[in-house]
Amino acid sequence: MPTVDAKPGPFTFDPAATALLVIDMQRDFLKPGGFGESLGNDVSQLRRAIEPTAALLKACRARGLTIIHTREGHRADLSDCPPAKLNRGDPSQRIGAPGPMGRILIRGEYGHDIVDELAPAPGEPVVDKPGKGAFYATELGDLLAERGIASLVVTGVTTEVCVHTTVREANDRGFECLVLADCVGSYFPEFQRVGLEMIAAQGGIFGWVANSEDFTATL
Ligand code: C5J
Repeated sequence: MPTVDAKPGPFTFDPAATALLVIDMQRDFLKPGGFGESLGNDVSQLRRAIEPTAALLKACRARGLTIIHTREGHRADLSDCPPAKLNRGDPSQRIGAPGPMGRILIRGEYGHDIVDELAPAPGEPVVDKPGKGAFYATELGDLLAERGIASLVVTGVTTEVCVHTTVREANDRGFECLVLADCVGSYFPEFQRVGLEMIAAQGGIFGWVANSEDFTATL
């Protein structure tokens, strides 16, 4: 079985039982002029993950790995958005308000969809999630069970929010998670560094961390 040089130690996986998870690589988070940038964030911190993730997708598709994408967002009537999430922040920039690329984090809007560079290929499931974690109130658990998946290779944004929440959820559900450091991103460099350190700390308390080139070299 392939083994990747990772922290805190080697990560061994069965490609037939491994899925690549691409979390929330959405225009509103990543594109200049989108919602994320309108909040004052430096989107270049996230955009640096696009190129390695595109190369990773190509390698995983060639190897026939299961690939699943996620998008954070809500129904147009906001019925799946709890008040605690909705009522946070400046009212003009809340979920559902008009944003630079359509209503903010609403399914079907231009900004809610995945950046062109990482567009899902036909047949790759796209899981719409109302929360930060990809398992909460979604079909992800069923999709993984149907495919016999035991290990997850996790990429996407943001490292300390939706990536971390998903890795913690997955860890509690018995999945082994390898997070690829160059394919995840945070608007805040210190959160990127510490977020990755937290995953591999204490002998790999939530999972393993490696680089995408070291992972694809094993495929
Ligand atoms: C994600 C967020 N995807 N930061 N969302 O991390 O609100």
